[in-house]
Amino acid sequence: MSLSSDHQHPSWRPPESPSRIGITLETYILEGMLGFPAATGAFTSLLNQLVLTAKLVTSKVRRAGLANVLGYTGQTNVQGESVQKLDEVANETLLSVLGRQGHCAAMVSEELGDMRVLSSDPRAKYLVVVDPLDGSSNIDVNISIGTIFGVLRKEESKAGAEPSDFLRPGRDLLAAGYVLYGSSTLLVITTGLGGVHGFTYDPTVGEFFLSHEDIRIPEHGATYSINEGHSARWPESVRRWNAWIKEDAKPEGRPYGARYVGSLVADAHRTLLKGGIFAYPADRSGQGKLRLLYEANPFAFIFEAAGGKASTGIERVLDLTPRSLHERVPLVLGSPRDVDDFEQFMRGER
Ligand code: P6P
Repeated sequence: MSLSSDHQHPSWRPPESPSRIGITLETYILEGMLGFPAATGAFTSLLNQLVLTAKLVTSKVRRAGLANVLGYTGQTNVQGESVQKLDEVANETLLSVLGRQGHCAAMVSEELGDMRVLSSDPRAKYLVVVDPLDGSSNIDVNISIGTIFGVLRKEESKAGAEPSDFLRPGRDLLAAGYVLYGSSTLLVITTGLGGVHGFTYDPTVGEFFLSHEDIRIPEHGATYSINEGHSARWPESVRRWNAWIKEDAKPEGRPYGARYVGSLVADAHRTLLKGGIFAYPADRSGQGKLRLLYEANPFAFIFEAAGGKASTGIERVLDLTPRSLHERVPLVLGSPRDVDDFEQFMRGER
């Protein structure tokens, strides 16, 4: 990668003619501006249900410091992780809202071991995958956390849903998005075709307003995001890439700066807007940490829709066929050039 010495790293900027900045997310969806080709009332209604869950969860997250939602429930989830009250609250909110309108046949959640049927009505056409509250270990220290979601279409012919309906490549997603509970609450969503758009929540009126229209990731960035505390477990190829990205090579735009929050939604969002690379590689055993269905796939769908890349380091994430609901994969998200560089090290070409 060669860059001129006066290279600027242009992060995302709002479009010149902000004609639609400021309209509500509901309007954006209702007027089909997400670009979904066969926008049906059911799909629009399902997206608005996801918006409602974001509003309900954000109201809880913003009060997380209060005793009644802070702290642990003493239970552990299917991943063996201690469940914080907010994890449960977010999961129950999603189950309750998505189960109400009959558009969603079933849901797979990080917080649930098995698929949860939400409607057996044959007219329930959609499946939802969610990480209700990702980064929950950061709740008690007030660091940004997030909700991640994806929407799949259920086969029309069959009534009800089975776990195997979810074991499809991420390229089949109809929509994906996340809610980042940070300095403000931001909902980013795409249907793949109509671009990636961000909506900022105004709690004084209870609405999400368009604030980031048509997010496009820069061709390359200036930061890398990886937990270097795990470097002893990385394969040699990742260690070589990690040393390379920190080399003093100004004409090539290196060293990159290190940025790592330890909350996927926060680290991925920064990478999406500013460019660069986020990596949670496999350890030497080949085991990744992040879950394919409701962490890797939704972000891979979003990054590709914004002109970025999403890889396991070896292959395109969206082409993977899941073998189980909670399968873990290595995940590399970022600017095209930065992900290409990482993959060249993984292939031993550098
Ligand atoms: P580590 C949070 O627990 C999470 O699932 C993701 O949000 C985050 O990217 C990752 O784990 C952080 O893991 O091993 O760096 O603490």
